[in-house]
Amino acid sequence: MRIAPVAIALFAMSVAMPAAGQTLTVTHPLPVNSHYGAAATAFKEVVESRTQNRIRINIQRSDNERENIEALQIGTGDLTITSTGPVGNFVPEVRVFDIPFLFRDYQHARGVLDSAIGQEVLTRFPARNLVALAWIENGFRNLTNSRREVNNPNDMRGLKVRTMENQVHMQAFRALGALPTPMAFSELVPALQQGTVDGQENPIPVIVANNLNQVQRFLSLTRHVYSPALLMVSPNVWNRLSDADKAVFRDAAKAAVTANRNRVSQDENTGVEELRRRGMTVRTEVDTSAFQQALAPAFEAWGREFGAQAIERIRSWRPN
Ligand code: EAX
Repeated sequence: MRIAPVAIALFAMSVAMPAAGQTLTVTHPLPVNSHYGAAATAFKEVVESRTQNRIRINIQRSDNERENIEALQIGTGDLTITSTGPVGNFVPEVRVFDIPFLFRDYQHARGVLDSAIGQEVLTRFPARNLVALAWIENGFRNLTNSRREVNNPNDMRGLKVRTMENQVHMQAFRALGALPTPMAFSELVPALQQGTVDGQENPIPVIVANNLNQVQRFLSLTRHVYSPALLMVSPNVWNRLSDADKAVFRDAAKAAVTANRNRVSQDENTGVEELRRRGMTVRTEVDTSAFQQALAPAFEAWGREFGAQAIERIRSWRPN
């Protein structure tokens, strides 16, 4: 009889708070020395210092983004950093941000995602058994391939291009006359090595961090689509955190956003030169207006799917 209240109190504590010494793992698909690594490290530093190491963060590379997301839903994974590549298959409201040539530049993309437009989409995750802490970023994507210099859409004809498992991107590459081949990031390098695909597209930070220059000769600065990313946590973890720890996670996510964006900006400044130095042939002047014209039928389809007004609200966003 006497120990009962103690037992109940201990049980309540164990449900409400992580036990002492709890370690949570953040997965992400890139090397430590990357814009995702920077985000994960900043997140870890804030969580560990603010909880005096009561919650420790372990960072683990795991390069199948879809599987990382599924692990959060099932509860076998704790946290993950992922591009929006496969996310629209889980949370369809995210797809509008995957439209090509939607954002003018980094300031525009970051501004929209930080505004009510982007924040509203984050509230859609819990209904899909996921919790999104913050928008981070992957960067503007550029085309690489092993066959030829690509300057305009005509050069894309018949090119087999690996895309992410993303309906919007696949639709775009079909409209451009390429043959989109969706696959997980984990399959990308083997597919390029074996010639299953001729090309792929990724932001400069990813091409540099993953040494894609070793398997691709030509780089065209198409900047055809901005690639947002997310820091997500499993509801299984989130729902057990105290309100104070949730606040720590939110602050840690802010630190992750800053570290991530700074690193993307830095990689954008130095990456192209670095890739030239590693031997890539880089085409900096690409006829992007021809790409946009070639996408006209796809833009019409997205207007019907996502609402022309919703798209225009994103396009016309301006910094205050
Ligand atoms: O999130 O799959 C991709 O091409 C992504 O850009 C990469 O995994 C980083």
